[in-house]
Amino acid sequence: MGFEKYMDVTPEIQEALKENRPVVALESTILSHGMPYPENLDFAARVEKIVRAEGAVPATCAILGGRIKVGLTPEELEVLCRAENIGKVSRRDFAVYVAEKKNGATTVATTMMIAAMAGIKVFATGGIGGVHRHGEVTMDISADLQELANTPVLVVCAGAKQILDIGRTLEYLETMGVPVIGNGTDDFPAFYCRRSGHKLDFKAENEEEIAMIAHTKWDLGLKGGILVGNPIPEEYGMDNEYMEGIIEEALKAAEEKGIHGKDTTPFLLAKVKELTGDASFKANVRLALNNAKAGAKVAYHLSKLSEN
Ligand code: PSU
Ligand code: MN
Repeated sequence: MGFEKYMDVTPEIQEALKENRPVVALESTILSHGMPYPENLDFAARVEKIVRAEGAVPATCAILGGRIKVGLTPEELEVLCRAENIGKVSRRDFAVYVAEKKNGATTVATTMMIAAMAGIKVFATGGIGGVHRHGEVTMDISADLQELANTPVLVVCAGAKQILDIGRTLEYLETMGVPVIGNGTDDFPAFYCRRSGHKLDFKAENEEEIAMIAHTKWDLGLKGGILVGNPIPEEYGMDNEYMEGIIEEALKAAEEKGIHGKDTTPFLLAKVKELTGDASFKANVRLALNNAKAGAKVAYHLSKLSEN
């Protein structure tokens, strides 16, 4: 394969993987394109700490100077969080960023790619990309969904934001054969809100059950990933109707400004933040921390299962 020569895995992560200890991949687009500086730096430290508190090793991924990074130093995190000259790297951008020695933050799709290359099975994030509203016309469907179909990594998320067409996102995942499992819920969460109203076929009681399903899927030789919907903790969840109004407004602003393509998601995220102020940002931090914790638990149970 030969990708190793492009890749730097920190010694701590290398060792944990060799000893089959739990490791949780984390993405960097959420830092550079999803949160303001310096709050994102504080968040980056907290999310890594939560993973460690659960006995797992955090592996934040990015592309820096064309090197595929698995695990970042505090200095590298600072570069990403300052987000000066940091591109947003999805699958189609990957080779360009490596070849041209650029700096890029990785989306869910590329973080899954890197995790799979490094041998990491679990990845925790905030929200995934999906089918955008009117996606049936614009064909704006995040590459995250294709990656879930093809790459063997389990992704813990708080669902998808209502900026997307959640119903079509779930339809697409079904067509692509991606298992979507609710962690203690049978309703696919809607990021800031605990429920989207879209029912899931599978509700798992806990992270151990989720790990067992993932282990079995890969043991069966089935390709692709697994998506876990982990609702935002009750006390931080926001009101559905309120958020729906905010999102309508953000979508209208995007249309007026003619925003499209890869700028759509960051634009909408920034607009929602502007319209809701601190409340949505706080919720964003809380749900991402909650996902990191759940991811670490899944990684722990998966490492136990693969021992036997
Ligand atoms: N949704 C969020 N927060 C995010 C993203 C999506 O609520 O930070 C980021 C993730 O990195 C995701 C990417 O993989 O946006 C999807 O972008 P696109 O729709 O251009 O594929
Ligand atoms: Mn898109």
